[in-house]
Amino acid sequence: MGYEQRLSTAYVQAVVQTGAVPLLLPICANPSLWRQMLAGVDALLLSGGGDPDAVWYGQEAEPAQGYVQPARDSMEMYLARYALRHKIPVLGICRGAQLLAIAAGGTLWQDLTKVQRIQHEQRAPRMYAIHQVYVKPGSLLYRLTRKKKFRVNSLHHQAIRKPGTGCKVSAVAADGIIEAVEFPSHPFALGVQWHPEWLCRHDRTAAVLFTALRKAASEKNNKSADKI
Ligand SMILES: [Mn+2]
Repeated sequence: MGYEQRLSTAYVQAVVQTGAVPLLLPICANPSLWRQMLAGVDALLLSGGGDPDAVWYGQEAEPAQGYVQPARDSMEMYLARYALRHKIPVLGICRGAQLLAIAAGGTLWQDLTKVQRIQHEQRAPRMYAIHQVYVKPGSLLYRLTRKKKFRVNSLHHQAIRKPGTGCKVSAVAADGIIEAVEFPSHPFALGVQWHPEWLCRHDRTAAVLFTALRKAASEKNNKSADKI
């Protein structure tokens, strides 16, 4: 109780850049409010953050799991499941992508240190694209970017290990680590392991993810001023 809630303005700017109205949903412990919050938005962006507790995917926390925010886990898992079930357009970024996979019954690598063969916790400025991602042909991600590969930033020590039911891999890194997932039976549910909010001012493959979320919100609601 009494802790501060922080969100990088990079997410806000990325939504503003699309012309949509950014709204922040505060973490609270009252489940009846979560649905009402969702009723007030046209699309959902699940932001990056700390590690989701492994209990959400049926495992014990290994020593390398980071600090857990239980209230945030509870609320965001509800939001992720609800968005998937009720076809609310959703873009998951980093932790957000992992939550989408977990919501579908998937699992994570709790720590990539011994698994990765390339640098996923980049030692470079966060707006620098350190590694390549390879996009699956025919995927939503490919249709949006029109690229078989492109470079992204990488600021994660966990990653999706097993995507859940209905959750498909849409991009991997050179070492096979899953970098993006999507839900073909959903109008727009995409998760990316990188941080497009730091790239989107100058990088079209990053900006298009946010404009696509905005577009999906418009198509769902046929409104002019979408709230994300
Ligand atoms: Mn990466």
